[in-house]
Amino acid sequence: MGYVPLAIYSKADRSSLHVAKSDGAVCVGEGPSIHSYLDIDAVIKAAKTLKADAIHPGYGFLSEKADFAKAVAQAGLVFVGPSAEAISTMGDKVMARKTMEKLGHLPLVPGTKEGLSDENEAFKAAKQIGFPVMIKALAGGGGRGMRVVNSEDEFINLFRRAFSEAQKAFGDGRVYLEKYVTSPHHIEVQIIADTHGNAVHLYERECSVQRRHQKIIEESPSPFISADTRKKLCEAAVKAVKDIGYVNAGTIEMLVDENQNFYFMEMNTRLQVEHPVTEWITGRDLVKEQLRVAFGEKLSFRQEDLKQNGHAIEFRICAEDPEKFLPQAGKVTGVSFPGGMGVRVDSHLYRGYEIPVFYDSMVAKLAVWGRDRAEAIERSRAALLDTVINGVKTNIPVHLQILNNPKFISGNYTTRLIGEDFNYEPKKPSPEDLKMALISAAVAAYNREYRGPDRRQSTETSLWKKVGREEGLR
Ligand code: MV4
Repeated sequence: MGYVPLAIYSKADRSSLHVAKSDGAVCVGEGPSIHSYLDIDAVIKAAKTLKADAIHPGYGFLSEKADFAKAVAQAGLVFVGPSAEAISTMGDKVMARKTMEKLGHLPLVPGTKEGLSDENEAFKAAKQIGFPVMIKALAGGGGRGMRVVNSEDEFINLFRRAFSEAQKAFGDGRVYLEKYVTSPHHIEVQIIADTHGNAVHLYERECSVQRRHQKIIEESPSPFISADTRKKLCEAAVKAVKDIGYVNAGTIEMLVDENQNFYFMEMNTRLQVEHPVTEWITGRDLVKEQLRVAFGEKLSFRQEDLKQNGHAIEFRICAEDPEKFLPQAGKVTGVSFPGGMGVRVDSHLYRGYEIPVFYDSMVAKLAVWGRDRAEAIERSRAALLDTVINGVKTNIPVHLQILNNPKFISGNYTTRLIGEDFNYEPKKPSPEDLKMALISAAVAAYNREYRGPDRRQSTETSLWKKVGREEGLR
């Protein structure tokens, strides 16, 4: 597009790949994000120093902070995202619910229309909705301040806990109540709109594979919804977006129950981590369209130009101990990513990189395309087995096990998959595996001796490759 990419970084990210690859970069502060990536003034000052024209906020950090969008505009820069007004309306859960209800395109889960802080008032509302109900923090996110209440006698107790948890986590204890959808699918619709009144959807993503409220696998098309449901929820999302006058990329999140009833949950006013899945099946570059739209150009395609082509699955690869679910910081002593037909890797890792302790544990996104779901799954297995990250533990073995889970393979899985139908079982190495590990250790020692310190292949990786292959139904 002819743009010059510029970057910001924290002191902890000085040697991150995005800094090396950009045409200019400025440090915005210390490692903890509160003192760098979340410092609005520091970020704007950096943009001015770099003589930037626009800021793409990415995902996380300031991407959904209305104050930031406002500050960017006030500084005479283009914010690559929706207006501050749209961000603040949709960022407020109750206001978002009210807005969507008024528009009437998407049904809402029955629930309260105001934030609640009084337990007796809340109890009355819960009885009106009927149990089970879900308590959600107004300011919530990541499952904090959220409780399922199955019966009347549990309510007050769980209300108090949700309230104090929300108070502690967000400084705002207020909650709202919804009827609890027992076995929901988390399905979201990607939309994008320009300033010329054009709004389109780019179909849905099924994001029901979540672990402790963190998505780990996303796919498109959803293997669960019917063509009829798909049409209904995608068209409803576009109507809502047009009525709001929303501009730029966004996502409408819905809960879909076992009977294909769908309900609006929330809107994300940013580009999401899982956007490559949508890019694979539509063949459209969402970041490119975001930039076009932000600079006042028209979208480069119309709704009629789009179709869902094949099947895509994304795996979030996280540096973590999969048994303890603990993030792993430290030096990446070796890395090798897969490639070939239908394989895309987005990552900032390189050999020698130190994963800082301050940020998210996600270190790579593997997004795989196949002509159908079966081919996408096969390629995913091959690509995961072909991914080498040495020095830190990752959740790759978890992904490989999920790919062999009958419920996942069937395509009819809900947000209850992990924890109910799937539990990660670390595999104990067999005597054969240990023999392989010894051989690998010998090879690693040889390589260290003759090819320098970082060319070694870790025993751990060879072990996993072998274990993974055994689990890979090959
Ligand atoms: C729900 C629900 C069932 N019924 N709301 C979890 C994250 C937050 N954004 C909303 N969540 C849920 N809301 C009603 N009325 C079930 C969940 C839920 C969930 C949703 C999406 C993905 C994974 C989930 C895991 C547990 C609960």
